[in-house]
Amino acid sequence: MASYFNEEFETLPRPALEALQLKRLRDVLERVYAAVPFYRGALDKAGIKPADIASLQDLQRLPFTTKQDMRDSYPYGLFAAPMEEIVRIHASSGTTGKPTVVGYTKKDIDTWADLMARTLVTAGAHKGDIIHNAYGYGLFTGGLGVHNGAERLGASVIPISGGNTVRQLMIMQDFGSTVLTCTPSYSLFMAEEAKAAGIEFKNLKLRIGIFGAEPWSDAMRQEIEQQLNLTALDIYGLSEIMGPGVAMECFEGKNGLHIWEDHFIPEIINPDTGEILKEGERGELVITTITKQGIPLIRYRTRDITSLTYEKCICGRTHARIARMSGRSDDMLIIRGVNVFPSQIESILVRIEGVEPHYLLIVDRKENLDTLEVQVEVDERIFSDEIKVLQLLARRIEKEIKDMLGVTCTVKLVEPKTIQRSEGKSKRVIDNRKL
Ligand code: DLL
Repeated sequence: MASYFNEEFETLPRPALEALQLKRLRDVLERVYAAVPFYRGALDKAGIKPADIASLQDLQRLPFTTKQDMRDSYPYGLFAAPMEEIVRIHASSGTTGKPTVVGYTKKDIDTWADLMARTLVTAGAHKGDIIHNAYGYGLFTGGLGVHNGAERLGASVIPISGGNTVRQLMIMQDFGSTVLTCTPSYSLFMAEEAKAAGIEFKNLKLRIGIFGAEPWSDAMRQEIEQQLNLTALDIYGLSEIMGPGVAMECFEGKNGLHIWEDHFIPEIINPDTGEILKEGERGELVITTITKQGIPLIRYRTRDITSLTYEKCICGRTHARIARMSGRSDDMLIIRGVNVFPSQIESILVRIEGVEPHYLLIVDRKENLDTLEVQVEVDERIFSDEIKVLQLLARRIEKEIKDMLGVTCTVKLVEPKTIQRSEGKSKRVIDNRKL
C-alpha cells in the first residue's frame, strides 16, 4: 500500500474531485473578475460572467492566458491580491526580455508547502529522510519550494542549493543524505565529480532522486539510476503555476506524473489551433489554478508538450497523470521541416556504448539550408582510439538519428569534459539561425 500525505484528497473519488474542481473554479473566476482588470476585460470580451460556468466543460469557453500576457502586465498587473497580502515574490528568468513575476499570499505559501510535501511522499520520501536539496535557492522556485515541502513533511532538509559540487558530495556522504533533489543534468555532473573524487554512490545512503525543472528522457533516467544507484523520479512544475510540486511521478507506478487536480485543472490542446485534444493525445498542457490567491491563472498555456491519462494508477491516487514532457512547443527544433525535440536525440545518444550523456545541439542555416551539428562527448577509452574508430562511431550515430528521427545531422565527437556542465537547468541547444 502506498503512503499518502493527505489520503482523503489524494484518493478522492472522481465525482467528488470534479465537484470540488467546479466549486473552486467558480470561486476563482469570481475573484479574478472582481480584482484583475485583465480578466474582467477578457471575460467581458468573451461574453461570459463567472456565474455562467455551470460545468467543468464550460471551462473551454474561457480565453487562454499566455506568457506574453504576463509580460505585458509586468511586474504585478495580474496579481489578484493587494500587495499588503503578498508575502513572497519569485520570478523565472526566461530566455528573452523581462522575467515573469509571481506573488504568493500566506495562504499560497501554505498550500504550496502542503502540495510539495504530498509530492515528496508520492516519490516515496517520509519523515526521517535527509533531503539533500540542490535546487537553486533564490528567485527560482526550485530551492525554496522543495525546502518548504520537506519541512512540512517533517523530513530533515539540507538547504545546500546548487554549486560547489565536491563539497556537496562530502556533505552527502557525511550527513547520510537519503533523497537527492536537483536537475537531472546536475545529478550526472555529480556522478562525474564523484568518480574523480573517488566517491562511490553505492556506498552512499541515497535512495531516491527527485529530478525535474528541465526535460529529460527515459534513457537518461536509466543512466542516472545506474550511475547514482537510486530510483530516479520525475517532478514537474513551473513558477507561473506555483513552482515545483504541480505534478509528480509516483514511486509505485513510475509511469506518468500525477497532477494535483484538487488545485489545478489540466487540459491538452493542439498548440496551433487551440482545439482540445482527447485523452492520450500529445499536445500543449494548459493549466487553470483553482485555489491560488496571489496570482491565479485561467487556462495558462504552459508551452510544455505532454498527454493526459485518467486511467487508474496502482498507487491508489485518483488524480490524472501527465506523460513525461517531450519538450516545449517553443523548444521544438524544426530542421528542414522535420520537428525534433532535443530529448529525442538524447534518447538515442544515451543508448550508444562509449558515448557520454553530455551533448550540445548547434543549429545553423547555410545557403538557406538548416544544419544540425550534434556535439557529444565520448569516454576516455574511445577518445584515445584511432581516428578511424571515432569516425565510424560518428557515422553510426548520424545514421541512427537519421533512421529514427528522419533528420540529417553531423556528429562531432568531443573530448570528455569539454561540454559545459550546469548546476541548474542545462542549455542543450544553440540556434544560430536568424529566423
Ligand atoms: O523549473 C520549477 C521546478 C523546480 C520544477 C524544481 C521541478 C523541480 P520554471 O523555472 O518556471 O520552474 O520553469 C518551468 O521548466 O514550463 C518546463 O518547460 C520545464 N520543466 C519543469 N519540470 C520539468 C520536467 C521550474 N519534469 C519550466 N520535465 C516548465 C520537463 C520541465 N520540463
